[in-house]
Amino acid sequence: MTDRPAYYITTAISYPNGAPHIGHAYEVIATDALARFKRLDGYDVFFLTGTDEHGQKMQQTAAREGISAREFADRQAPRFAAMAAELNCSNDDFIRTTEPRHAAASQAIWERMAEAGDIYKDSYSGWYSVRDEAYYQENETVLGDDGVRRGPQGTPVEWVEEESYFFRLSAYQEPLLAHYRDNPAFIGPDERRNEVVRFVEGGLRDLSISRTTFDWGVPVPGDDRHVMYVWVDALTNYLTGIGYPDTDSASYKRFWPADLHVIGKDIIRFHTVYWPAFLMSAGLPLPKRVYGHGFLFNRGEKMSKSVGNVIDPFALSETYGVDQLRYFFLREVPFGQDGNYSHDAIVGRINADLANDLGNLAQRSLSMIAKHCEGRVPEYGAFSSADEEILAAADALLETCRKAIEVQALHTALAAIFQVVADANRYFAASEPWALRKSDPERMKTVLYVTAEVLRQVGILMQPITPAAAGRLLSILGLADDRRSFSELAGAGRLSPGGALPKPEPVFPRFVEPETE
Ligand code: ME8
Repeated sequence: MTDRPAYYITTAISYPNGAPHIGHAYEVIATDALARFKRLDGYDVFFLTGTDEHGQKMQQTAAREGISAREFADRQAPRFAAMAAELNCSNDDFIRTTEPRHAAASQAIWERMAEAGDIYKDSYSGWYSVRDEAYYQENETVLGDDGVRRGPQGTPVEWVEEESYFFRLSAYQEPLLAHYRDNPAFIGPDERRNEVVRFVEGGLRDLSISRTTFDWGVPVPGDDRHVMYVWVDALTNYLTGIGYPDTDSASYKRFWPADLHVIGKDIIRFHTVYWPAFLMSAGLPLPKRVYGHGFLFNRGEKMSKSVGNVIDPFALSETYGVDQLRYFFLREVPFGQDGNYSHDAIVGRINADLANDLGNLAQRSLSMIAKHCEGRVPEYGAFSSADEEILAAADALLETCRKAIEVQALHTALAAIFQVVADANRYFAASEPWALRKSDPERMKTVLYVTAEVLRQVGILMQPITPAAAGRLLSILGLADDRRSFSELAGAGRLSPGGALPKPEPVFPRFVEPETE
């Protein structure tokens, strides 16, 4: 048993009815960065991601392909697990909602909601969007000129009329509003919170939670003519992943309630209205926070001359590099807002920030150390005020980053880190260590020491964002694996003069445009 605090973080689980796309990549990368940050900061982290394999959308797509829903899910799900691995994500488990453990968890939570008197049978008639797997009120839909009625997200809706079990959502309006009031951090960012509070204040209707017109889902306990509405089983994945329904299991006791569900803004209602109501009904604690990130859009231009219009995450990581892609997404788009990506924007970030600002500073300072300090961490003399200033800026980074990460502001953490990198470049240029080599070699060593020490802290803090490249940087600074956690930041882990350094190698190569044909 560890005395480290527990931290349970999840992504949404993806519908695998198509290939993994850039939105899936963005979400798992951001969540991975948050998970890695917490691990390095001393938490015992459990990070869950996976696939949402039931529902009408999956069944219809499988039918179009001429195979069974299960065959289709078995073919598709591994592509999503492979994407997370390709993007160097550190998830502790990958859940598929077609696994037996998940049927058990979904049926258990259903039974608890039924025991609470919150489930009753009636008949449903209304609009349903298969693409969104969501029910809509008539006044949320619009009949287009083309004769197609569409829901609020622009997807077609169809009329559904069938016997259905209902969840007494209407009974949870006040408890939910009280929960939002008492737990202001429950929903982030603030715009999302306001939107949800307004929606719930408008009143809640009971929710249809089963279907009878198809069978691709978790059977309703005691009535297997019905399968559960896909969102009931989908949301329950967060419980399955840590051992529910075994509430005595070590992992359930350690990790529930979840600390953070990271999801996209289009599914905020499911996570902050339905999910907490289901949990309240089942008598289970609520997750501490739900964060709805923004959407990423391709600016519609050709991504790269050699690969054409790349929107496939595998092709993107191959073209630009995994660390480079991770950095771009997290730096370029303020987390929580929508953003664009384009070939030029990605290349700009790679070359200006990673290759130039960070990579060159490491290359220049460490190759001087290799050449003029016998490849050892230099001995330093008394610190000047410029030395003190840049060291203090680096030492302050952990607190700034922690505050930002507490509210998922990954871009704010990165901006602070790269501000110190920019300051360190100015410090290095102004100190002119190359000129000091002849005039004042002792001073040169101090400047090189201070620069290396700033790079050490930047390298440690960059591990959640660019794990492989940050690892290379820390290796050429001679840091053993057990010297790379956040407890080594600031004064605690200062480089020791005299330590032997390996031969420096480039950390971030420039992106060079492939030859145009
Ligand atoms: O909604 N940019 O699955 P999904 C950023 N199975 N994020 C995006 C995006 C984009 N262009 N497109 C989608 C589902 N996302 C359900 C979730 S959770 C219990 C069940 C995000 O495959 C989207 O907001 O449609 C969601 O968080 C995730 O990708 C999976 O979307």
